[in-house]
Amino acid sequence: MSSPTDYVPPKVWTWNKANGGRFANINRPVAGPTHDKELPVGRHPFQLYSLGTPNGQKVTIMFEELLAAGHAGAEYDAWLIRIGEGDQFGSGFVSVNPNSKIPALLDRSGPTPIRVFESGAMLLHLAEKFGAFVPKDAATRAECLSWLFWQMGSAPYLGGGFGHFYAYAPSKIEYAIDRFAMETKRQLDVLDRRLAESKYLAGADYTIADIAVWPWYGGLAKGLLYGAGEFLSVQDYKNVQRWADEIGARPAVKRGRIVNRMQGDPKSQLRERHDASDFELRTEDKVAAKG
Ligand SMILES: N[C@@H](CCC(=O)N[C@@H](CS)C(=O)NCC(=O)O)C(=O)O
Repeated sequence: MSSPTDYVPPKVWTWNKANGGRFANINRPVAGPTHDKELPVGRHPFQLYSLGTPNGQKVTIMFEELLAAGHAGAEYDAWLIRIGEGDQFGSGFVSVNPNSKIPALLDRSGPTPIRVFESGAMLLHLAEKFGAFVPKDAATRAECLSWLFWQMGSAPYLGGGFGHFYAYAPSKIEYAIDRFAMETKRQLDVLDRRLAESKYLAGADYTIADIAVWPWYGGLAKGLLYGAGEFLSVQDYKNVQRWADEIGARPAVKRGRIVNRMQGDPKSQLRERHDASDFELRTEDKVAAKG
Protein backbone atom coordinates (compact mmCIF):
# COMPACT_ATOMS: atom_id res chain seq x y z
CA MET A 1 0.00 0.00 0.00
CA SER A 2 1.23 3.52 -0.73
CA SER A 3 2.52 5.47 2.28
CA PRO A 4 -0.17 7.12 4.42
CA THR A 5 -0.35 10.89 4.76
CA ASP A 6 1.57 12.53 7.61
CA TYR A 7 -1.35 14.89 8.31
CA VAL A 8 -2.00 15.30 12.01
CA PRO A 9 -5.49 16.73 12.63
CA PRO A 10 -5.43 19.87 14.80
CA LYS A 11 -7.52 20.00 17.99
CA VAL A 12 -10.21 22.06 16.26
CA TRP A 13 -10.84 21.94 12.54
CA THR A 14 -11.03 25.31 10.79
CA TRP A 15 -11.93 26.19 7.23
CA ASN A 16 -8.87 28.08 6.16
CA LYS A 17 -7.94 26.61 2.81
CA ALA A 18 -9.38 25.21 -0.36
CA ASN A 19 -8.96 21.45 -0.19
CA GLY A 20 -8.46 21.05 -3.93
CA GLY A 21 -10.36 18.47 -5.92
CA ARG A 22 -13.21 18.86 -8.34
CA PHE A 23 -15.70 20.56 -6.00
CA ALA A 24 -13.36 22.78 -3.98
CA ASN A 25 -15.00 25.97 -5.23
CA ILE A 26 -18.51 25.06 -4.03
CA ASN A 27 -17.79 23.20 -0.80
CA ARG A 28 -18.49 25.17 2.39
CA PRO A 29 -18.88 24.10 6.03
CA VAL A 30 -22.00 26.21 6.55
CA ALA A 31 -25.59 26.17 5.24
CA GLY A 32 -27.91 28.95 4.15
CA PRO A 33 -28.06 31.29 1.15
CA THR A 34 -25.07 33.25 -0.11
CA HIS A 35 -27.04 35.64 -2.31
CA ASP A 36 -30.56 36.80 -3.14
CA LYS A 37 -32.05 35.19 -6.19
CA GLU A 38 -35.65 34.27 -6.88
CA LEU A 39 -36.42 31.08 -8.77
CA PRO A 40 -38.24 31.22 -12.10
CA VAL A 41 -41.75 29.76 -12.23
CA GLY A 42 -43.25 28.25 -15.37
CA ARG A 43 -46.81 27.35 -16.33
CA HIS A 44 -46.95 23.72 -15.20
CA PRO A 45 -48.14 22.31 -11.84
CA PHE A 46 -44.65 21.05 -10.99
CA GLN A 47 -41.54 23.21 -10.91
CA LEU A 48 -38.32 21.24 -10.75
CA TYR A 49 -34.98 22.94 -10.09
CA SER A 50 -32.30 20.46 -10.96
CA LEU A 51 -29.33 19.21 -12.93
CA GLY A 52 -28.98 15.99 -14.94
CA THR A 53 -26.86 14.08 -12.45
CA PRO A 54 -28.07 10.65 -11.25
CA ASN A 55 -29.98 12.31 -8.39
CA GLY A 56 -31.62 14.73 -10.80
CA GLN A 57 -32.38 12.01 -13.37
CA LYS A 58 -34.46 10.05 -10.88
CA VAL A 59 -37.08 12.80 -10.79
CA THR A 60 -37.15 13.67 -14.50
CA ILE A 61 -37.48 9.95 -15.30
CA MET A 62 -40.39 9.76 -12.84
CA PHE A 63 -42.14 12.71 -14.48
CA GLU A 64 -41.64 11.25 -17.96
CA GLU A 65 -42.93 7.85 -16.77
CA LEU A 66 -46.02 9.46 -15.23
CA LEU A 67 -46.73 11.41 -18.41
CA ALA A 68 -46.18 8.30 -20.54
CA ALA A 69 -48.63 6.43 -18.31
CA GLY A 70 -51.28 9.07 -19.07
CA HIS A 71 -51.08 11.24 -15.93
CA ALA A 72 -51.49 14.60 -17.66
CA GLY A 73 -51.38 16.36 -14.27
CA ALA A 74 -47.69 15.50 -14.01
CA GLU A 75 -46.63 18.21 -16.47
CA TYR A 76 -43.48 19.91 -15.27
CA ASP A 77 -41.01 22.68 -15.93
CA ALA A 78 -37.42 21.57 -15.36
CA TRP A 79 -35.12 24.53 -14.69
CA LEU A 80 -31.36 24.25 -14.77
CA ILE A 81 -29.43 24.76 -11.55
CA ARG A 82 -25.69 25.13 -12.21
CA ILE A 83 -24.18 23.77 -9.01
CA GLY A 84 -20.65 24.55 -10.22
CA GLU A 85 -21.64 28.22 -10.28
CA GLY A 86 -23.34 28.18 -6.87
CA ASP A 87 -26.99 28.46 -8.00
CA GLN A 88 -27.94 26.10 -5.13
CA PHE A 89 -27.00 28.84 -2.65
CA GLY A 90 -29.46 31.42 -4.02
CA SER A 91 -32.19 32.47 -1.57
CA GLY A 92 -35.03 31.11 -3.72
CA PHE A 93 -33.40 27.71 -4.06
CA VAL A 94 -32.58 27.48 -0.36
CA SER A 95 -36.21 28.24 0.50
CA VAL A 96 -37.22 25.12 -1.47
CA ASN A 97 -34.27 23.00 -0.33
CA PRO A 98 -32.54 24.12 2.88
CA ASN A 99 -29.89 21.48 2.11
CA SER A 100 -28.74 23.40 -1.02
CA LYS A 101 -28.55 20.37 -3.29
CA ILE A 102 -30.33 19.48 -6.49
CA PRO A 103 -33.01 18.32 -7.08
CA ALA A 104 -35.60 20.63 -5.49
CA LEU A 105 -39.29 20.43 -6.29
CA LEU A 106 -42.20 22.80 -5.87
CA ASP A 107 -45.61 21.14 -6.19
CA ARG A 108 -47.95 23.94 -7.23
CA SER A 109 -50.84 21.67 -8.17
CA GLY A 110 -52.89 22.64 -5.09
CA PRO A 111 -53.93 25.94 -3.51
CA THR A 112 -50.67 26.25 -1.52
CA PRO A 113 -47.30 25.32 -3.01
CA ILE A 114 -45.64 22.34 -1.34
CA ARG A 115 -41.86 22.12 -1.27
CA VAL A 116 -40.16 18.75 -1.51
CA PHE A 117 -36.43 18.15 -1.11
CA GLU A 118 -34.47 14.87 -1.30
CA SER A 119 -35.01 12.92 -4.53
CA GLY A 120 -36.41 9.89 -2.69
CA ALA A 121 -39.06 12.07 -1.04
CA MET A 122 -39.97 13.46 -4.48
CA LEU A 123 -40.43 9.98 -5.95
CA LEU A 124 -42.68 8.97 -3.06
CA HIS A 125 -44.61 12.27 -3.14
CA LEU A 126 -45.33 11.85 -6.86
CA ALA A 127 -46.05 8.12 -6.63
CA GLU A 128 -48.60 8.68 -3.88
CA LYS A 129 -50.16 11.67 -5.57
CA PHE A 130 -50.75 9.82 -8.83
CA GLY A 131 -51.18 6.32 -7.38
CA ALA A 132 -48.49 5.04 -9.73
CA PHE A 133 -45.19 3.14 -9.55
CA VAL A 134 -45.70 2.26 -5.88
CA PRO A 135 -47.32 -1.06 -5.02
CA LYS A 136 -50.54 -1.08 -3.03
CA ASP A 137 -50.29 -4.35 -1.11
CA ALA A 138 -48.35 -4.07 2.13
CA ALA A 139 -45.62 -6.62 1.44
CA THR A 140 -44.67 -5.37 -2.03
CA ARG A 141 -44.93 -1.75 -0.90
CA ALA A 142 -42.55 -2.49 1.98
CA GLU A 143 -40.12 -4.14 -0.44
CA CYS A 144 -40.35 -1.13 -2.77
CA LEU A 145 -39.73 1.38 0.02
CA SER A 146 -36.89 -0.74 1.38
CA TRP A 147 -35.05 -0.59 -1.94
CA LEU A 148 -35.87 3.11 -2.33
CA PHE A 149 -34.34 3.90 1.06
CA TRP A 150 -31.48 1.46 0.37
CA GLN A 151 -30.60 3.61 -2.63
CA MET A 152 -30.75 6.84 -0.65
CA GLY A 153 -28.49 5.39 2.04
CA SER A 154 -26.10 3.54 -0.26
CA ALA A 155 -25.40 5.95 -3.13
CA PRO A 156 -23.35 8.39 -1.03
CA TYR A 157 -20.78 5.58 -0.60
CA LEU A 158 -20.75 5.15 -4.36
CA GLY A 159 -20.72 8.86 -5.28
CA GLY A 160 -19.21 10.68 -2.33
CA GLY A 161 -16.96 7.76 -1.44
CA PHE A 162 -15.83 5.70 -4.43
CA GLY A 163 -16.50 8.24 -7.19
CA HIS A 164 -14.92 11.08 -5.29
CA PHE A 165 -11.69 9.31 -4.41
CA TYR A 166 -11.37 7.39 -7.70
CA ALA A 167 -12.15 10.25 -10.07
CA TYR A 168 -12.18 13.65 -8.37
CA ALA A 169 -9.80 13.85 -5.39
CA PRO A 170 -6.60 15.85 -6.02
CA SER A 171 -4.48 12.74 -5.40
CA LYS A 172 -5.12 9.00 -5.56
CA ILE A 173 -5.29 7.63 -2.02
CA GLU A 174 -5.09 3.84 -2.13
CA TYR A 175 -6.73 3.33 1.25
CA ALA A 176 -9.79 5.41 0.34
CA ILE A 177 -10.17 3.92 -3.15
CA ASP A 178 -9.84 0.38 -1.74
CA ARG A 179 -12.35 1.00 1.00
CA PHE A 180 -15.02 2.44 -1.27
CA ALA A 181 -14.35 0.09 -4.24
CA MET A 182 -14.99 -2.78 -1.85
CA GLU A 183 -18.24 -1.24 -0.63
CA THR A 184 -19.37 -0.37 -4.17
CA LYS A 185 -18.77 -3.94 -5.36
CA ARG A 186 -20.61 -5.25 -2.31
CA GLN A 187 -23.57 -3.03 -3.20
CA LEU A 188 -23.52 -4.25 -6.82
CA ASP A 189 -23.60 -7.80 -5.48
CA VAL A 190 -26.56 -6.96 -3.22
CA LEU A 191 -28.44 -5.77 -6.30
CA ASP A 192 -27.28 -8.68 -8.45
CA ARG A 193 -28.58 -11.23 -5.97
CA ARG A 194 -31.94 -9.48 -5.67
CA LEU A 195 -32.26 -9.22 -9.45
CA ALA A 196 -31.44 -12.92 -9.82
CA GLU A 197 -34.64 -13.75 -7.95
CA SER A 198 -36.86 -10.86 -9.07
CA LYS A 199 -37.50 -9.10 -12.39
CA TYR A 200 -37.55 -5.68 -10.73
CA LEU A 201 -36.39 -4.60 -7.29
CA ALA A 202 -39.79 -4.66 -5.60
CA GLY A 203 -41.05 -7.72 -7.48
CA ALA A 204 -42.75 -8.33 -10.81
CA ASP A 205 -43.48 -4.65 -11.48
CA TYR A 206 -41.36 -1.61 -12.26
CA THR A 207 -41.56 0.90 -9.37
CA ILE A 208 -39.96 4.00 -7.88
CA ALA A 209 -37.33 1.66 -6.41
CA ASP A 210 -36.04 0.93 -9.92
CA ILE A 211 -36.38 4.60 -10.88
CA ALA A 212 -34.21 5.59 -7.90
CA VAL A 213 -31.56 2.89 -8.28
CA TRP A 214 -31.16 2.85 -12.07
CA PRO A 215 -29.44 6.24 -12.63
CA TRP A 216 -26.76 5.32 -10.10
CA TYR A 217 -26.20 1.58 -10.31
CA GLY A 218 -27.51 1.10 -13.85
CA GLY A 219 -25.20 3.91 -14.94
CA LEU A 220 -22.30 2.35 -13.07
CA ALA A 221 -23.03 -1.07 -14.59
CA LYS A 222 -23.03 0.39 -18.09
CA GLY A 223 -19.67 2.11 -17.50
CA LEU A 224 -21.19 5.60 -17.53
CA LEU A 225 -20.04 6.74 -14.07
CA TYR A 226 -16.49 7.78 -13.15
CA GLY A 227 -14.96 5.80 -16.07
CA ALA A 228 -14.89 2.92 -13.59
CA GLY A 229 -16.59 0.08 -15.47
CA GLU A 230 -13.42 -1.92 -16.10
CA PHE A 231 -11.90 -1.14 -12.68
CA LEU A 232 -14.98 -2.56 -10.93
CA SER A 233 -15.51 -5.44 -13.42
CA VAL A 234 -19.13 -4.36 -13.80
CA GLN A 235 -19.76 -6.91 -16.55
CA ASP A 236 -19.67 -9.65 -13.90
CA TYR A 237 -22.99 -8.49 -12.43
CA LYS A 238 -25.13 -10.24 -15.03
CA ASN A 239 -28.51 -9.65 -13.42
CA VAL A 240 -27.76 -5.96 -12.90
CA GLN A 241 -26.74 -5.81 -16.58
CA ARG A 242 -30.03 -7.42 -17.69
CA TRP A 243 -32.08 -5.04 -15.52
CA ALA A 244 -30.04 -1.95 -16.50
CA ASP A 245 -30.49 -2.69 -20.23
CA GLU A 246 -34.20 -3.29 -19.86
CA ILE A 247 -34.85 -0.07 -17.97
CA GLY A 248 -32.50 1.93 -20.18
CA ALA A 249 -34.62 0.92 -23.20
CA ARG A 250 -37.82 2.50 -21.81
CA PRO A 251 -38.73 5.60 -23.88
CA ALA A 252 -39.57 7.63 -20.74
CA VAL A 253 -36.18 6.78 -19.27
CA LYS A 254 -34.45 7.84 -22.49
CA ARG A 255 -36.23 11.18 -22.27
CA GLY A 256 -35.85 11.70 -18.52
CA ARG A 257 -32.14 11.02 -18.44
CA ILE A 258 -31.27 13.84 -20.83
CA VAL A 259 -33.27 16.59 -19.06
CA ASN A 260 -31.10 19.25 -17.35
CA ARG A 261 -27.97 17.48 -18.56
CA MET A 262 -24.88 19.62 -19.01
CA GLN A 263 -22.29 16.93 -19.58
CA GLY A 264 -21.35 14.49 -22.27
CA ASP A 265 -22.40 14.41 -25.87
CA PRO A 266 -24.34 17.62 -26.70
CA LYS A 267 -26.91 15.39 -28.44
CA SER A 268 -27.73 13.88 -25.06
CA GLN A 269 -28.49 17.21 -23.40
CA LEU A 270 -31.83 18.96 -23.00
CA ARG A 271 -30.80 21.83 -20.74
CA GLU A 272 -34.35 22.80 -19.73
CA ARG A 273 -37.67 21.10 -20.30
CA HIS A 274 -40.89 23.12 -20.40
CA ASP A 275 -42.97 21.13 -22.85
CA ALA A 276 -43.16 17.59 -24.22
CA SER A 277 -42.30 19.02 -27.63
CA ASP A 278 -38.92 20.19 -26.31
CA PHE A 279 -37.67 16.66 -26.99
CA GLU A 280 -38.77 16.82 -30.61
CA LEU A 281 -37.77 20.36 -31.50
CA ARG A 282 -34.12 19.54 -31.60
CA THR A 283 -32.92 16.95 -34.09
CA GLU A 284 -30.09 16.03 -31.71
CA ASP A 285 -32.62 15.21 -29.02
CA LYS A 286 -34.53 12.97 -31.38
CA VAL A 287 -31.33 11.06 -32.04
CA ALA A 288 -30.58 10.84 -28.32
CA ALA A 289 -34.09 9.68 -27.45
CA LYS A 290 -33.85 6.92 -30.07
CA GLY A 291 -30.32 5.89 -29.13
N1 LIG B 1 -29.68 12.94 -1.01
C1 LIG B 1 -29.81 14.02 -1.96
C2 LIG B 1 -28.49 14.22 -2.62
C3 LIG B 1 -28.49 15.41 -3.55
C4 LIG B 1 -27.09 15.77 -4.03
O1 LIG B 1 -26.09 15.27 -3.53
N2 LIG B 1 -27.02 16.65 -5.05
C5 LIG B 1 -25.74 17.10 -5.55
C6 LIG B 1 -25.64 16.85 -7.05
S1 LIG B 1 -25.94 15.18 -7.45
C7 LIG B 1 -25.61 18.61 -5.37
O2 LIG B 1 -26.56 19.35 -5.57
N3 LIG B 1 -24.42 19.11 -4.99
C8 LIG B 1 -24.18 20.51 -4.85
C9 LIG B 1 -23.48 20.84 -3.56
O3 LIG B 1 -23.16 19.91 -2.81
O4 LIG B 1 -23.26 22.04 -3.33
C10 LIG B 1 -30.92 13.66 -2.96
O5 LIG B 1 -31.01 12.50 -3.34
O6 LIG B 1 -31.71 14.55 -3.35
